[in-house]
Amino acid sequence: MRKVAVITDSTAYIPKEVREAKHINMVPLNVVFGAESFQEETDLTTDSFYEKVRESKNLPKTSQPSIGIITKKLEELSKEYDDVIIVTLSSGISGTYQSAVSASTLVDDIKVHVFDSEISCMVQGFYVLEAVDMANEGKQVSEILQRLEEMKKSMRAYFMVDDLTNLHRGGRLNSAQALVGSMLQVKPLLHFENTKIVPYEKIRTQKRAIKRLFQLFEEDAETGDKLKATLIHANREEVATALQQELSEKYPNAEISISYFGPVIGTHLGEGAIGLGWYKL
Ligand code: MYR
Repeated sequence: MRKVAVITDSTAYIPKEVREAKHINMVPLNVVFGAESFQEETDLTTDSFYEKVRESKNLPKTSQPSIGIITKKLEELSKEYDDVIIVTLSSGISGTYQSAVSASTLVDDIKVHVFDSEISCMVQGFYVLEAVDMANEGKQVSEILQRLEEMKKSMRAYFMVDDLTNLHRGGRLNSAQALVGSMLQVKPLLHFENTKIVPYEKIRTQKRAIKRLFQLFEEDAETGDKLKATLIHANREEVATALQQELSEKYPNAEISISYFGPVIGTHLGEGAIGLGWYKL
């Protein structure tokens, strides 16, 4: 029987204790404040990141893990495993997927399967958790990859930001310039289409955007199907908890967790962003 390992990048924001308990390997992305560079989830916590952003005059920058770091991890794993699945954030917003593909060509003793989650944060984490649980149960790599593709069919995620400036400046909002200009004053609901971030609907206030987010969730929750969902927040735990309670009371068929936008994604979304992602079990 072939042994399967799982690697994710840090933007899945799977808490350290869960990674350790389940044997999830993680390669960090970087956040750079001026001359200082940090690996998120390793030497920069989410709380200290948001504090640093408030203190800093300039916005930080982000970068993907180096091919070298991924190759080193693969070499380490090749001593114990036959296959490895690398689950990355969306290839349309980061070079991480491409770095993983390049690293995979540099190691011989382990078969590497790179899976583009086409999303990020705990929604990406859902794929990672499913893959590692299956691997820990002794499932083979083809079965795991098939399940991940199956999950993709019902995976949905929408998010909103307090201010579109960071996303726009970082070049991660895939939209015509004029449209972005006209949107800077509103709170559009955003989502991913073909691996890239695009506006889903133009909405004027955060209250209405949340209402719309709930409606979209309800389309799936009202069918009574079992759902796994996550409310993601950028330093707005109280807001996320209140929304989670409201949805959980209304839809007991949905298991809803709370998760966070950590430093790298927080750099592009800014403090105050809220997202909701889910899939059918
Ligand atoms: C890099 O420098 O390679 C990382 C770039 C990350 C861009 C992040 C853009 C925002 C993603 C929002 C994800 C929302 C998931 C629900």
